[in-house]
Amino acid sequence: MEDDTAGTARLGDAAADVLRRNDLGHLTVAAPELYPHQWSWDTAFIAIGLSHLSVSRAITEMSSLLTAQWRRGMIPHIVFDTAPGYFPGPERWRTAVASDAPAGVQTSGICQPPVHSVAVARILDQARRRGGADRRAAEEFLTESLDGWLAWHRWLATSRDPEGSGLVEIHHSWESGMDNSPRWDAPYSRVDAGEMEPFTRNDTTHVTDAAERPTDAEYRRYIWLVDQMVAARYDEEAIRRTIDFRVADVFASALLALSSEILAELAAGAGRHRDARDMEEIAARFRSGVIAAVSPRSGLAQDRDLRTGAWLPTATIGGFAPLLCGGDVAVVRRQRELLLGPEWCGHPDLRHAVPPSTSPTSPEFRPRQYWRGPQWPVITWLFGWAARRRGDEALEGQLREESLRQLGDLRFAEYYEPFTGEALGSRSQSWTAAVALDWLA
Ligand code: 2M8
Repeated sequence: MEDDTAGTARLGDAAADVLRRNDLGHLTVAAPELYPHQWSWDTAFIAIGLSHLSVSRAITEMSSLLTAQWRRGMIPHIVFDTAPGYFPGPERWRTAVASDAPAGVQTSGICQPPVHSVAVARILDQARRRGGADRRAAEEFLTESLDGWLAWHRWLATSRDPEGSGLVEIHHSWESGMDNSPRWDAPYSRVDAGEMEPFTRNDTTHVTDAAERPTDAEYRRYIWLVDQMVAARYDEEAIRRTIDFRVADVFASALLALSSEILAELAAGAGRHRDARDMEEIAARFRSGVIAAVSPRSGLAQDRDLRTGAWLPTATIGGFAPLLCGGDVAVVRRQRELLLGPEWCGHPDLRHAVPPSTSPTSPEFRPRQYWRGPQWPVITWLFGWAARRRGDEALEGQLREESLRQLGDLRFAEYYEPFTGEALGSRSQSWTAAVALDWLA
C-alpha cells in the first residue's frame, strides 16, 4: 500500500464500497457470487467492519444472525437468503428433520467458530466512543441479545464437550471454518463416502481456477457427512454415535475460551454476575484444554481425532491457538517466536510477512489451494487483535502493517498466494473488506 494518507483513504473507501455492494439490507453476503448468503463467523468480522461505518447497521447484522439461532443454542453456520446457486442449499441440509431448528428461516445444520462476542464488544466500544444514539442503541442491543450469546456458549460447552475435556468437538470440517486444511486429512482418510444422492458443485464455477478450491473427492466426503447428520435428525447424541468425522478442534476451542472471557466481561458490565462467572469457567476450561494439547516437541497445539484418539500434528495455523487464548506464558512466548520465525511469517520467500494457513516448510503446503497454504487476511487480523488484547502491540503493529500492504491491491480477496501475493478465491470478500476497515480505524 502507498504509505500516505491518499492510499489509506483509497483503501478505506474501497473496503466500505465492498460492504455496501454486498449489503442486502438486513444481512451482508459473505461474497457476491461464491457465497450469496450469511455465514456465522463471517458475520462477526463483517459487523466489526460495519461498526466503523454505522453502528446501527452493525447491530442489524448481528441481530439478523441471532434470529436464526436454534432453540438449544446453536448458531448455524449459514443463514440462507433467497439467492439460488449455492450448494449445498437448504434442500440438502433438510433441517426440518431437526427438533430444534428455528421456524421461518432456512439454515444449515452445523456451526462455526464462536467469535461473535468479539464483535459485540467491538461494536460497543465504537458506540461508546461515539456516544449519543449510537451508545444507547449498542447498550440496548447488548441487553437484548446477551441471553442469545450466553446460550450459544453454553451449548458449545455442553453439547460439544459433554465430557468436559476443554476441547470443542466438530462433526464436519466446515465447522472449523478451515474446510480443506491438512489439519483434517487424517480424519477424512477414514471417511468412506458410499452410495449417495447425486449432487452438482457450484463453487468451482466462481473462481478463476478450480484448483483453488477443495477437490471433488473432498466434496463427496463433505456432502456424505451432511447426509449422515440428516439421517441422525441433527440429534447431537445420535450424530456422535453414527458420524464418520469426530474431531476435537483446538482452534475453535481457543476461540471459545477467548470469546467466553469477553462475554464474561460483557455480562459483568450488564450486572449479570452469575452468567459472568459461568463464562469465566468456560473460558478457563477451554484455555486449559488448548494448553494441554500443545506438543512439547513442535510447540504447536494439536487437534485430536476422537474416533481413534490420535493427536494430529500437521503444522497449520490452527496450531497457534494459544496465541488467541493465552493460558501459559512460556507457551505463548515460544509460539510468538515460532510465528515470526522462518517456518511461518519470517519465511524468506513470502511476499508479505503474514501467517500462511499451512507452514511453507510442511510437506502438506499448497500455495494456491484454499486453506492448504494461502494467507487469509481475516486470520491475520484475528492474531493481530488477540496480540493487542494481550498487550503485545509490537506483534499487532507488525501484522497490521504487513496486512495493509497486502490489502493495498484493493481486490479484497478471500485468500492470497504467499510467495507472489496474487489474489485468490473470491474477490470482494466481505470479511476481507471488514478487517481492512478495522485495521485502518
Ligand atoms: C468457506 O466455507 C464454505 C462452507 O462453509 C464454502 O466453502 O462453501 C470457508 O472459508 C469458511 O470459513 C467461510 O466462513 C465461508 C464463507 O466465507 O467460506
